[in-house]
Amino acid sequence: MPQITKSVELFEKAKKFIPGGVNSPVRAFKSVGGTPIYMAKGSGAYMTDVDGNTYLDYVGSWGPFILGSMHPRITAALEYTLKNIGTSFGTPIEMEIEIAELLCKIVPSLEMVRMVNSGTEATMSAVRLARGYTGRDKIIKFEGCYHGHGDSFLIKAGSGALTLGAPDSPGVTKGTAMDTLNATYNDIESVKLLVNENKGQVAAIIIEPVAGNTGVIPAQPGFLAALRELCTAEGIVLIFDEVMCGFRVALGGAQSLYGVTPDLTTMGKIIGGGLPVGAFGGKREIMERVAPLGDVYQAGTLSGNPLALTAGLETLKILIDEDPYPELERKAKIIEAGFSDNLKKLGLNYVQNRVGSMSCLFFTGTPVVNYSTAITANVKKHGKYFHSLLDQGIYTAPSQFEAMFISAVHTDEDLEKTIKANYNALVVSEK
Ligand code: KE4
Repeated sequence: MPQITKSVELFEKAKKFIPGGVNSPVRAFKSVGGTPIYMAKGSGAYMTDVDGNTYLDYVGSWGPFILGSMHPRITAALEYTLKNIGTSFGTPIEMEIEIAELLCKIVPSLEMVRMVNSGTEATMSAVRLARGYTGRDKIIKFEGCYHGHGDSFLIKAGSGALTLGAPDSPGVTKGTAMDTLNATYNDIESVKLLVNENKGQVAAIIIEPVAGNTGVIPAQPGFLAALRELCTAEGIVLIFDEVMCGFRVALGGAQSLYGVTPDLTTMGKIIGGGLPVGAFGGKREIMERVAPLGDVYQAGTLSGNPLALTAGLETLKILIDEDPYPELERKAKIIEAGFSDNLKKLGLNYVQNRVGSMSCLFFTGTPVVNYSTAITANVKKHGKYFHSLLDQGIYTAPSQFEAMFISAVHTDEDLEKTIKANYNALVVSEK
């Protein structure tokens, strides 16, 4: 059991000045209990806390660190930008063209792209654009999916909202809530029903093509293609929210993995390389409606700033140069097989979902294919499991409804250590 005196002290102080002591709710350990750990240093697949304890990191800043933290090429590029360029100008810079061109080259659906500063800004902007482009008001999202904290999305949302047991949020007006319809993930009939009940009123369907905020839930074969067909037939903008799965499950994201092309794509996390970046893009005829070319307003003081784009560009260049995806798949398979061996040895029937290097061990024997099956998981057992892993120096998401991320710098020894720790933690979670 690591000694976390300093984290406890800092958390008490933080709660005086910051709501809940954190700048993002899911960090607060609410669903797992205990004190959030204050990290002091990140290096590769490891983080060290303020008390000097080191942890093997499977959160990776909630997805960005597919290459591990403080990658030497990324830190060197940032140092160069700091010394020779600057952190922001509020003017156009050449790097904006470089990253836009590169994203359009990598992601099948992108003909034009706008940089923003977070995934939430990307999804909010994409939905406003879809509404402006179609002249329609309603959107369809999926129960348990999380698209950031924009008002339209905080209706039956996932991630931190689900973790806190507050999938709907006060402060979202009835008018906004009325325009957000919730379908069931992997159930095309539930989507068709909403579309038919709201004929000609649905501007967009927004989906995580790999759901990563209800734990991990893969789209079942044919589901995304059926959504594509429905949107084309009904003149609905299909938005793939690839903030998490983009550049994670494949260089071209889930859309390249599944061969389904959305009208708009939202991105973030990995394309910031650990700095605040988001982006939205897609079909030229839709993107041309974005101000100042078009009339759908969207803006951002620090959008496209040199420091964030440096980290994002270097990350993308490394992903292209090194193609870590086959290795990520090999490593993720080792973890999946190791966990499943442990479950068998202990006579436990818990399910694992995985796409590439994002996965989730659900504390339920029910196959998890949507929100209602995900919430059959025993969050109390997950909490005990989480803390046992933490005591063994393994840092995973402090929520049953988040993903586990493997990076290119997790070694086979790290994986073996994790599998052993998983066995011990499963024993503890059953007590
Ligand atoms: P941000 O605004 O947090 O950068 O991105 C929002 C967002 C949008 N779309 C998807 C698919 C996302 O996963 C996210 C953010 N993901 C969560 C983790 N599940 C962020 C962690 C947090 O809220 O602290």
